[in-house]
Amino acid sequence: MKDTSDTRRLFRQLLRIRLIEERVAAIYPSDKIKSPIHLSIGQEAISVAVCDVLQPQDIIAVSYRGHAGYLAKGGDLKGMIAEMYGKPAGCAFGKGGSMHLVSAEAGVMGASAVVGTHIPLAAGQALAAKLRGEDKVIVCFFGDGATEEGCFAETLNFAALHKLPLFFVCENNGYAIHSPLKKRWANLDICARVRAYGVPAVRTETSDVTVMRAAAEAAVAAIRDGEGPQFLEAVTYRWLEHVGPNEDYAAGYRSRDEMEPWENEDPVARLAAVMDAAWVEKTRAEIAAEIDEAVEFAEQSPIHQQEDLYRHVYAQ
Ligand SMILES: Cc1ncc(C[n+]2csc(CCOP(=O)(O)OP(=O)(O)O)c2C)c(N)n1
Ligand SMILES: [Mg+2]
Repeated sequence: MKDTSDTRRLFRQLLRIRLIEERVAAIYPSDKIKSPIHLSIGQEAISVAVCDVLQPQDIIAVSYRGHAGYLAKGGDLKGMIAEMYGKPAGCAFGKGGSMHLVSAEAGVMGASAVVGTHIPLAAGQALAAKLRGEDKVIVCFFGDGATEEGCFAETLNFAALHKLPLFFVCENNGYAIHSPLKKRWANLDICARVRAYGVPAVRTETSDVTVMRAAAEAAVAAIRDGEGPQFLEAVTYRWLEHVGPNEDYAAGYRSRDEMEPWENEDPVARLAAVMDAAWVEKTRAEIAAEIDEAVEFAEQSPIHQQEDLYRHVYAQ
């Protein structure tokens, strides 16, 4: 990897997401954040790589672990932090919290906490785009656990049959909460399962953002050429606990040794090492100032009024 305009753009995104999530983790014990948080620290490169090859009109669907996707696609930071604070200035009016980020402007579909449910919804967006003849790619990010939901299999078949412009991106961190993949499947080959439905599937086993970007670029180009859905299994590692701001290597279901190779290959640190040091420091300071401003915005933002509580219960 070298210091080029491409790697600077990717690095800036990676660093920004990392610093934002680290700040969220630091604020969390204060109880100012009113929702559970599922951090993507260690997994950010997947969202950064994929969103880097998208166009503004493209749409992404994220899960409850959606900070990285929301930010990489251009979701507003102030709206994200205010959402976590439960303030009406939040991107979901402060009524959804961290698990329900949404941005119609940036093309981020409303997220769900129910595992896998956004996969058929993403297919619905892809079908709509196809029927309307729009040049739009829909990306759906989900975990390895979500591939165990029936709707994942149903969606693969439907998307393959109708050649939908849908990019399935599985962030395979090896765990569904505390259950490792090997205790859940006799056949660990997710791509083989996917190919059985007629969907081309590629697997990456690196945290190198440039390798994942190349895989995403090829898949998105195939979709734009009308070849139908594509699948990427990006093997990754969740550095912190499933939900919350802490490490959980003492919990007994995994060891810190397992994480070390990923920490050693951390794309943020690896890219920082090849970049111009003064530029890295300037970028870091710019991002820190942006985060300070967003946190201040969320803190100063007014709370809900009583009459707001029954709004958004039914469509208006
Ligand atoms: C339908 C459903 N079943 C179970 C849960 C509880 N649950 C929340 S997250 C999760 C694990 C999902 O793992 P994975 O898809 O690999 O995503 P990761 O959290 O690892 O990013 C489970 C079982 C849920 N929210 N919804
Ligand atoms: Mg997982």
